[in-house]
Amino acid sequence: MQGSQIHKEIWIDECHKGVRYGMKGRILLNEESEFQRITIIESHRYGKGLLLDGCWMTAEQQEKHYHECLVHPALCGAKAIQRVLVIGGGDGGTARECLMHKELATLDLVEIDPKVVEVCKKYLPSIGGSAWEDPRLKLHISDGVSWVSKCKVNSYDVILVDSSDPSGPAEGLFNETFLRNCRRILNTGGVFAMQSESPESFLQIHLDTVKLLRKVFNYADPLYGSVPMYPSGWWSWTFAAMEGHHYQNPLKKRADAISPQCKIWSEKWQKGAFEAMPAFIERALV
Ligand code: SPD
Repeated sequence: MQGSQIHKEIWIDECHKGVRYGMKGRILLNEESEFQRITIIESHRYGKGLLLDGCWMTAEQQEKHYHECLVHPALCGAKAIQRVLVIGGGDGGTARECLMHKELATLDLVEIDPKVVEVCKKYLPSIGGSAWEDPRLKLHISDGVSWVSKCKVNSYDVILVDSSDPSGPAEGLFNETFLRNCRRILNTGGVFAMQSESPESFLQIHLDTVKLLRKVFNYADPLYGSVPMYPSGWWSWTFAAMEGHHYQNPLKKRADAISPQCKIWSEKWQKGAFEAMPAFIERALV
């Protein structure tokens, strides 16, 4: 994208494996931070949106498709949810969904790029919403890989990784050393979850991620949903735990408390989404 394209109506595309995933809109900001290119757009269809290094991250009228699916299976299924860690998620959407759960006492949000937080607060304030003022939220500008390596055992009840794709600043969040540290600092009965890419356009990364999580945590299952702006529109989140598949069974009290405010997530939706594993993935994961 060129500087001359700022404010002109254009097609803005993420190009992946010879396919373009695009929206018509105007570019409001296009800047290089210390870590990545940050682009804010205003689209007709989904409102204002964010790209990092040319890849779609979120948009005002679509973010719930992603954030609710990452957060609620984990927070409704963990034994306790007092202490939550979010790695990435500098737009605030994951934090906002977590903070809907009143039992949550402390949320450490660890984002590597301060510019992402600054830009999202300015251009996409509805995504973080009231999370930014919530006293339970502690924002740490830090590298997630190094953060988890320094935490004590049993530090968190839930760990969520809301990252971009595994290249650039997010690369280390998909590797075994990082995940082993997450397991070490996860409390008994806890749940770990991460975005695990598209089973269509990022098939190999998706399979590798699920297999690695099974190896590291013992139990891991992908859940499938739709994020229309991402490559293929077909997305996944993988949930992991050390003792069993308890992330598949939402606690009724927690589910009932948040359901009325959710657009996509519900107990019924979650059950179907865990079951919706396509046959070719089932065969590949044996
Ligand atoms: N290919 C895009 C994957 C991005 C996942 N994270 C989005 C951040 C939204 N909080």
